[in-house]
Amino acid sequence: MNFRRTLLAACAAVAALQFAPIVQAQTMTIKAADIHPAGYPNVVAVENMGKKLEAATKGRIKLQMFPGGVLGGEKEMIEQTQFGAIGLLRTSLGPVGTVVPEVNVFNMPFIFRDEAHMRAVIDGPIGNELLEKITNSPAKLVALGWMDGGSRSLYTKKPVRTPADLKGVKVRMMGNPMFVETMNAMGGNGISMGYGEVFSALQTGVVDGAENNPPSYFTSNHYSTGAKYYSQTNHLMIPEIFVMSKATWGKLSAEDQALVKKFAREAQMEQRALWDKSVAENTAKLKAAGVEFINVDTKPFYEATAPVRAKYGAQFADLMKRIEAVNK
Ligand code: GTR
Repeated sequence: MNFRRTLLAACAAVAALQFAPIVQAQTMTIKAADIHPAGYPNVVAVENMGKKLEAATKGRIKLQMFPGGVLGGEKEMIEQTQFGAIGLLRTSLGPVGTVVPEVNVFNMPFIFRDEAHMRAVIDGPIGNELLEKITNSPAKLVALGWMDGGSRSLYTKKPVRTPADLKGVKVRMMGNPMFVETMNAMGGNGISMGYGEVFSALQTGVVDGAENNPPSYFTSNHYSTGAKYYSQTNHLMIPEIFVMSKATWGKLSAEDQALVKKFAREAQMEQRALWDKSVAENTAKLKAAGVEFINVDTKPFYEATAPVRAKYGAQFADLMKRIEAVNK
């Protein structure tokens, strides 16, 4: 009798074990990450995408946001996304260029005429082609969509108006050799460093300046280190992207993948509206904090960076012609 009971209990335990993973597989929490703090347009747009996903799947798929670079710098977060420790990452295209070199065409200085041109390119066929290039590359990432990063300008402790003013000035650049070369060509000394290290590097004088868009310049507090001259060079207009780890993507059913794509498109559009508002608000905050916005003639900077476009652009000659031809 006892033996039968034990056997039955054992069978029940085996059955429970067999079913347990199936039950677990039905719900999934995707770890999302961003270098920016809570409330930043990109973070908000991804969080809202998560809420829509959760509602549409009746709680089967959830998204948990880790903002503020708590999971590391962008280089490290890209690596974590590649091996599946992060499910969804919003990052600048800058460091992505080191793992998918085909996207470096957008990382070149002065590749877009202005922000309207950049938006027309990323919203159109070229933008889609580049997303596909990321997805089809061996990088183990699925590119979901673009986000706006506006344009990057210089901020330094001394006013900069011409390339000559940058002589001997150490400027932090993002981790991609192209950016260091860009700064060197512009007349300064480019130093590559993660975003999280820039504040103390500015404070201690390891660098004399950096470059970014107004929302990043303000929310990072970099303006409070004495780097309060913001020279409107607009030398880089680097689109940002959000990508899913292929490991995470592969766990989703075709229907759930379609939902992710749909909400990703909406997140792209939502971020853009939030972005425009954020640029205006953060520009006003920077001015109120005593930052001096300097209008510079960008032509000498454009001309000085021609060798960088020539060096990196050779492989993208056709694509560059198509980008130029996009009318906006
Ligand atoms: C910001 C961008 C971040 C990060 C940062 C940086 O504009 O949104 O993704 O790339 O710049 O300078 O590292």
